[in-house]
Amino acid sequence: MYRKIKKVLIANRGEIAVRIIRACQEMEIASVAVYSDADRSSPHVLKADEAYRLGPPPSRESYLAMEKIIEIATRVGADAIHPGYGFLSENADFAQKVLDAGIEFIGPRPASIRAMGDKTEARKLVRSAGVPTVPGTPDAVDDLSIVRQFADEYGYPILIKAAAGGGGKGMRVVHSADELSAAFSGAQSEARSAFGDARVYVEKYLEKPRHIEFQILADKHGNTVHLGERECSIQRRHQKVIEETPSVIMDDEMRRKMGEMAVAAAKACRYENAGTIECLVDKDRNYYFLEMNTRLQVEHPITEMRTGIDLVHQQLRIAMGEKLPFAQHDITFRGHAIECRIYAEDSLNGFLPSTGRVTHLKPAQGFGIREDRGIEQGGEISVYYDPMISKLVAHGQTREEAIAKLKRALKEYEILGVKVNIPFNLFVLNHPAFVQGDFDTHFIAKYFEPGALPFPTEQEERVAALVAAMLEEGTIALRLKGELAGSANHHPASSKWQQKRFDALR
Ligand code: MV4
Repeated sequence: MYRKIKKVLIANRGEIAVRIIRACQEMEIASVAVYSDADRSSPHVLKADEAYRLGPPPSRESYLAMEKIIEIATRVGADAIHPGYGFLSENADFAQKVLDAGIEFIGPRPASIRAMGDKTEARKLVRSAGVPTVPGTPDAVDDLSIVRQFADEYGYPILIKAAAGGGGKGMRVVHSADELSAAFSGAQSEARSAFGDARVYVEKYLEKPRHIEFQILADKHGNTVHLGERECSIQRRHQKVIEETPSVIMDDEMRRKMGEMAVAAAKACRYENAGTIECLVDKDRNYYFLEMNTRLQVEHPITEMRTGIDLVHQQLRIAMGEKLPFAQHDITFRGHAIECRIYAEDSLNGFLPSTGRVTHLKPAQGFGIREDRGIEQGGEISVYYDPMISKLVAHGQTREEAIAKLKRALKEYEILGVKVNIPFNLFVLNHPAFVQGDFDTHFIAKYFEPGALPFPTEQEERVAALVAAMLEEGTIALRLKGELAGSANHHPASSKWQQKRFDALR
């Protein structure tokens, strides 16, 4: 079963591509980047051993172009493809095409992706393994009377969900019988346009849940372990903002029970590689399986910091057919890790993406701080992709220490050219309810209003815009907090860099 991987193609961009390339370098595996025209001088292209153009910036012509990606992998002799997250990472057809080309897919088998991608199928599968799920209809429903029957039996509120769904699309909360009909057809048509599949099913709606997920690892020999939980309740419109581990509501006993449940859920679909079991937990600490994410997740670093286990190394070893080098009892947890996402967005104006050139970038450093980023000073935040600039991770001995370190790092972070959500992150980290651990998935909807942020005056905005423009032009160098922070001329356009980029374009 052992199959050495000597070269990996990374079918992704940004920070996760860089993260995976670094793991390849550490394991002396050659790395192959692919890129769109918008990314031709991005860090993932510069860092990889080889880089190949996919096409124009739109994802469907670049990072979603399955055939192009597989053709490049075949041509350059890649033994494996790592899909990262997003894009093709949970596309069972892509995973199958990769295998059909004789290339290893670094992730689960296509059948597992498919089983977990259908939400009613996934629920049935894990239920049969004894995993608790929220009360709901076992199958998709196309008849309003069955929905009404369910609501009459379990009471309102209920939640209509897309069977092909996930991520909150095609979801409708129904509070009373008179809303039912409109919500049902609304969910169906939203599901049809989002997934090309109008099927919906129904669950009892949990009103104030926490979102807690478990990281699992499974090898090809039937060994499956969990790496503890991540508390992901702090999110805005299904976009996570802050993640931490451990969750303040967890204790060793609950972690052991939920961990066993997560392992059972993974085993139910004969899961392989890294995956995440998403759960809802109510105020009485009852927990329910929600869905499985069959990929490496954005927030995986907090688990790495608390367990000391490099998840991408493990993914690569599993793909090579190696056995997990640890059993459940070998996995230990140390301290507290917390991550926030730095997005190029305007928190004061409806969180609109803020595009443009990053004219100045001096990220935070120091003991207990890790930053995963896929853009450098001089790089461009475009309209084509997710506006995440960076993931800032703090690890400390206690929750208080980790929060203090993350706050310090956010205040130290210097970035100009685009608006970023640093003040918004600080708002959450300073909020008394967050500090006390007293929150659920509605935290931001409940507490946040733009007035809560220390918004700049019109004059400050004008000065900032002027400074950014002068930096870009190279007419000034910026001094911040008394330190020379580097001028706009300090673009990474060294001759070595130019050469590498030239190679990449050939
Ligand atoms: C729920 C729920 C309450 N009750 N299911 C949101 C996306 C998808 N993963 C499932 N989601 C939810 N399912 C029942 N039966 C509340 C949510 C939910 C949510 C879940 C996790 C994190 C943030 C959320 C925000 C709103 C709703």
